[in-house]
Amino acid sequence: MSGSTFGGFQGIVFDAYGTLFDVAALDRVCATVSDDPTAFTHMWRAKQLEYAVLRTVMDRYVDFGQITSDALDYTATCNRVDLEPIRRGELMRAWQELPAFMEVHLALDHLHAAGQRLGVLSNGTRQMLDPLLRHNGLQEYFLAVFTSERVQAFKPHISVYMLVTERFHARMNEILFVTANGFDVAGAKSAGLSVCRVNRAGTPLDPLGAEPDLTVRDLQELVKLLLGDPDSA
Ligand code: 2OP
Repeated sequence: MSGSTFGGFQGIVFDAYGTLFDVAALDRVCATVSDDPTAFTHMWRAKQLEYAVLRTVMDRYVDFGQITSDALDYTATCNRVDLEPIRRGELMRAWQELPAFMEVHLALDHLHAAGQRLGVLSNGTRQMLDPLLRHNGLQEYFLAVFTSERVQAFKPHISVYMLVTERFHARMNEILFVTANGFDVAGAKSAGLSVCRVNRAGTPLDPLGAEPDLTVRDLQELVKLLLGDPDSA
């Protein structure tokens, strides 16, 4: 889609983990308990997402902090890691100290300065997300942080995406949802949001029956499509 025809949204809402923040950075803290920190991180994240979907389907909600903790226990047991309480605390705390991807700060700065109304929509809890946004100095950009806690279900359940219309007083397709997670592209598009996929790794789209309206390599590319190239102004 070309920059000249893309825009006019009433709000731009971002997924958190994997989109604004780099979950792969957990490798560093996972290296304190595993010889293969990349595989450990990968299993922890995969189990976290699996448990969120399964608990939503079963209607057995617990919050995302508990899910993350359960996924860590499973991953540790599978890898024969005996987690001491201090290590466990460090691993869990790392979710509140994930780094934002390199271009995120500048991209949000441009969108905010252009008067765009911005939000976050995440499966995480406020207890996880508020310190994470503060840690990265990003909280000032967001008008709203929507979480799964309100509806006691997790993305890609439609009820989570529906949260955004109320605060932005807009129809679903007037809000642009930005995500790097394949399940989230399909979930948001099925719920009726306009969707931008961030494909940093150049991976194929999950075949879940829904296509994004736009795909970009990173948030700076999205900013250029929405606002024009800020460097050429
Ligand atoms: C989120 O932030 C789980 O990455 C997903 O909602």
